Amino acid sequence: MDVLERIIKRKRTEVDHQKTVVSQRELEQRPLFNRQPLSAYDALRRPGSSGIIAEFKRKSPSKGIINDQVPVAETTAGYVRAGAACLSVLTDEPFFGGTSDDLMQARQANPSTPIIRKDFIIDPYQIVEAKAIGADFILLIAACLTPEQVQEYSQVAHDLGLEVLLEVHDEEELASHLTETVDLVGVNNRNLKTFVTDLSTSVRLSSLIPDSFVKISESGLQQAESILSLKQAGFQGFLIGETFMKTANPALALQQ
Ligand code: IGP
Repeated sequence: MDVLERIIKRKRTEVDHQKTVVSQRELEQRPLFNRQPLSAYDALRRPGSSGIIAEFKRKSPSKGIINDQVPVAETTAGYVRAGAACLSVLTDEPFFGGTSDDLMQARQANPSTPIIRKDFIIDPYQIVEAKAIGADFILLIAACLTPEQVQEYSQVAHDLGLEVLLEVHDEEELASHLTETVDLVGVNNRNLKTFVTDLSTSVRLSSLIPDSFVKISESGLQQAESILSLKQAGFQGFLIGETFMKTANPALALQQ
């Protein structure tokens, strides 16, 4: 079994359990459930936007512990002060060390910045939960879902006022899973089987993604020059985690 399969298997158990702890009805009664979400699409398209989606990630299956010292509220607020256009907060605990509480803290500290719930969504319950913890947009990973699920889950998200980022890794996933119902398309430069990142994946796939979507390049971004060349290749968003998180002061790393 590869890592993605292990993550999904564990997630199924976790979500089934969570549903018995907190019902969907209860989620819908949370105060944040009625909040008006912000648009990541607009934030990334705004003239002068840095395009940077700065990620809060404590650990990962490929790197182990990246940083378990820095607090989520201060770090994400620092990212925003340093110019991040959007925030990404991991909420998967077993593999990434994130929690729903992290996202709620990031929300409270950053009322005007769009936040993505970074998790492995395999059930509509998690989308209702995303709204209830204060997320503005969600991630749908093509490698984890059927094309029909992408359509269905996008609809659920839109009905709640949340935007959808569809993540793809290659031409096949793009051809099979891309639908007009998603708002943003992310190309993950990390091969999920080998964990190797290769920015040429983004460049290769860019021209296959219509300009009506906001295009985001994800993972393995370390240099300002890479962002410049990805901009030239048509990307408006740049999802960066490790480069910031591996330092003692992630926000300072973004500023530089
Ligand atoms: C960030 P990096 O290499 O800058 O830390 O990557 C982000 O792209 C990565 O965390 C990510 C991810 C995901 C994590 C991309 N897609 C799906 C968990 C699930």
